[in-house]
Amino acid sequence: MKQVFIGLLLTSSLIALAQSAPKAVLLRLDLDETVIVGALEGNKWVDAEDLSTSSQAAIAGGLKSVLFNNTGVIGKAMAGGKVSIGSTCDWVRVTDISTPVKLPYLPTYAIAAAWNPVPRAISSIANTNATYQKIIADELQQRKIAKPAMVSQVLQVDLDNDKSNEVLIVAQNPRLSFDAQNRLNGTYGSEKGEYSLVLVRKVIAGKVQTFSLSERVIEKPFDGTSGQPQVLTQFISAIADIDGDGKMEIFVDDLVHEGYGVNIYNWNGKGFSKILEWGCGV
Ligand SMILES: [Ca+2]
Ligand SMILES: [Ca+2]
Repeated sequence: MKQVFIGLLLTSSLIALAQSAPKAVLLRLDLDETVIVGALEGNKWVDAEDLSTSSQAAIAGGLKSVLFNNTGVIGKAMAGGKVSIGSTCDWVRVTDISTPVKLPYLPTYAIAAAWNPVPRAISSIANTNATYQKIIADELQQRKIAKPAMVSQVLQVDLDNDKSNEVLIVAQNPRLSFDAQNRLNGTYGSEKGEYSLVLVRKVIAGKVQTFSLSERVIEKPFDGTSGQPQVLTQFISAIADIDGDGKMEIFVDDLVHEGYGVNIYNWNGKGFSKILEWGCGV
């Protein structure tokens, strides 16, 4: 009898766990649609097409959200309501969002969560700063890349709250660009040695170490005979704590030939690992 009772308790608490509201819902705002990147159900990120009924209900009921980008929180938004299938990829789910905030660039992100997604300030350093030009020049030399250093972003923030700032550097040649609607442009590589690098410099036991999150280098320019044209575009679009552990994650948006997406990295104590990704492509 007692065993049956415990069994029932276990079953009902498991059902309760499965049915509890998502801890967070993450949204990606682009020019023509707002994508549901995923929901944090328990400790697991679930893709939009596989959401639990309670996550679906939370989204349908409306999400009080915070907008954020690579400068921090930029405002509030109401999101959710109707959910439909994305226009390009059938695994993508899109919903509505409403905000009075003018977005400085796209893509931008929004999260519905109970915690402050940007607990520490993010500051930006000029791309022309000689220190970071030199760091990128050295990184290129190590990789035997002959093209000049072209820094597109330098951001400074204490990601892991160890009271020491990390420095995030993106470099790209040809230069990173945005279109007339402030949307990230896809820049194709056409010459050997053109590159994009996404690096993080972090002090560990008093010493600066450089971690590479993602890099692209044109080894062989596309000549139309085999493979596909290569896009170099990589951009740190946002920095935020999306799982509520107090550590901030790095959003690296990228474009590929006929596709686009985002990879989200965190500091795991030893290095940076990808905790979530989203993408859509032909
Ligand atoms: Ca730190
Ligand atoms: Ca986190």
